[in-house]
Amino acid sequence: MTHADTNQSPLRTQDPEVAAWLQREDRRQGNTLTLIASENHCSSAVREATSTRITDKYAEGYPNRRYYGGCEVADGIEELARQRAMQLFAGAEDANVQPHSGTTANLAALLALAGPGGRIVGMALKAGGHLSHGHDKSHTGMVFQARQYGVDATGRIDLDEVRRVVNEHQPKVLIAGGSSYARNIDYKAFAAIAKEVGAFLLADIAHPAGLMAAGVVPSPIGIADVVTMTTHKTLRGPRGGMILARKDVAKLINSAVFPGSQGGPLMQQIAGKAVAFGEALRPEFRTYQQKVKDHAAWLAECLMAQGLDIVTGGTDNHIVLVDLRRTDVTGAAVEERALAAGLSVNKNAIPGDPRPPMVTSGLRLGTAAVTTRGFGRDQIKSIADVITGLVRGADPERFRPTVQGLCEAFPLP
Ligand code: DSN
Repeated sequence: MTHADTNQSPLRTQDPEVAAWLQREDRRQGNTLTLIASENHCSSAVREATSTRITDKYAEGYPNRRYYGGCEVADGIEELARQRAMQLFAGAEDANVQPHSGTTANLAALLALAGPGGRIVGMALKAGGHLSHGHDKSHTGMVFQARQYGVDATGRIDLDEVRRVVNEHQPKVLIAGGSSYARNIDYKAFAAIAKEVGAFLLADIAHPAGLMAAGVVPSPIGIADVVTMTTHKTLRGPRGGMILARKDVAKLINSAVFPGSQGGPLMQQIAGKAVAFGEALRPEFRTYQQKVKDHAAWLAECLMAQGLDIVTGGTDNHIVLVDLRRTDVTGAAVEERALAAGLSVNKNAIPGDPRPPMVTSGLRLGTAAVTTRGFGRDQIKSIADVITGLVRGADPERFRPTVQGLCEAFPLP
């Protein structure tokens, strides 16, 4: 029970309007199965840490080198988060836990490694990359001279194309990573391509960070010069970003985060990151991540067995990207139907998508959040049945009792 559930809640007493919205969000999450690949449910310990008084504290600078007094607690927490991060991603030589998000982590890393106006190469958003990898509507595509690579006809990264684009563009930074790419990335091959032109390799592991921390998928630590990530997806922490760097570039990275691109760090989020990293260091975390990965593979298998197409024919991580082109529905339509049935999913462009980004021919699914709720293979199969039914045009209301039953049997942490 939280304060908000009782009449003693300061929020409910002082601002019933906001309290009501937040309670509505509690109910929404409780009564919805989250299959958005970038979302998860962090623990109540993480949530508690993020709502503490340290939110009031300004701590511009870094531990023991701050621009404000009274930072001894901030120093202790930030250093703890950094040390835990380096233990979790063994081999990382430095950790910056201040980025507010994955996008600001990427901006800082690019500023540090490419410099303003520098040349960068990343994977195109429509191929499975991320906006902050040089998309022309992102600051990373405006501030830097960006070129992008795509995927081959099977939906996998085409290393020959990466090499061709890199050789033509001669970037200072090559980015490996994506937001809807369901396959492992050959970081050693990327590092070799970067080396051919003297570029830094930046690996963005925002999505598979938790799987990598647990060692259930290959990681770029020790291969890439710099690794960026978010802390709230598979890593199951609070919202935020993080950068791991080799020692020789750590100073550049730290200066690019503060003062280069951010002001005061969000100390309450850093406290939450420290808690989440502590959780991730426990043996149960590895078991959890193995299940996340197995569930995604099983979900892809169940959907394919029912006749749906999956980009690349499966997955190596927590993401399943459904290709709807052979059906008569769009990603947007299935997203809407799914919501009516109680499933939170997102429409997503697939490689070569003929439809615009707000419509799309794809559906991106992820298994991190439902695995946190305790789902097993049977429940994943039920989800596959619901999604197939929705794609085939069944009335979403038909599935609402099934979904509600799963929500009640597997409550939020
Ligand atoms: N929100 C991230 C994702 O969904 O992958 C992208 O910014």
